[in-house]
Amino acid sequence: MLRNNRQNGLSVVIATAALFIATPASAFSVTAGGTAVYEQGLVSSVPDVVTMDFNSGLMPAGYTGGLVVTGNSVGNWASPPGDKSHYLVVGPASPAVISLGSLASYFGYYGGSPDSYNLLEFWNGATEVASFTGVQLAAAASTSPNGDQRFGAYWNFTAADSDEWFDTVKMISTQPAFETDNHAVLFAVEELPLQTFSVLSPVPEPQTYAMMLAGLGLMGFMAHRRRKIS
Ligand SMILES: [Ca+2]
Ligand SMILES: [Ca+2]
Repeated sequence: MLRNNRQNGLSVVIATAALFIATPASAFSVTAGGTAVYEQGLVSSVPDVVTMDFNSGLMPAGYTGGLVVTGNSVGNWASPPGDKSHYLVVGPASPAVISLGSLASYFGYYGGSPDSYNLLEFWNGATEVASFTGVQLAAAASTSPNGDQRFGAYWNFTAADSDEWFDTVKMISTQPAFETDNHAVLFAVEELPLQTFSVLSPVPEPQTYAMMLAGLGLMGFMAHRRRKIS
């Protein structure tokens, strides 16, 4: 009996551990959906984001790796559908590292021709907070990761809480290519703790003094009148 009970207890511990592994605390989410802009593909529909459209044709500050290109290069890259502007392409020779410079809670991009060998990673310093394979990215946009150049979507990535905020995004592709445009970021703003505000005793404004003086003057006038009448 004792032996059986101990075995049951062990089974429960193992089951609990398995449950923990199967459902990690992380709930970093990916969804598809954006807003169309003429000849630039889709942009983020999330309010107040900062957007990088690459339309200057130059590699933006904070970006390393990848290439800013337009149009198609057969066998190398293809512009996301409807996008005639500059965009970022990542191939096996040059994964892109995007240093945001501050913690963010949201990232989005317009992508085309999703491939199974694409990989997207979110980091906070040296800690990886989330990653998505090309297969997962395609599934989020209800398509196949087969590099279909007619397919484009806007992908949205949202941290569930402050533990999942990130300051770096990595775009990796072991084969040509990972094509994206209109990167959007929502920076996380931590609320200031209340103790940073000191309570000050109210000091009257100059206007208040003027009103007080006027009031005193009026009272003096009325007292004078009362004296005169009586
Ligand atoms: Ca662009
Ligand atoms: Ca592709």
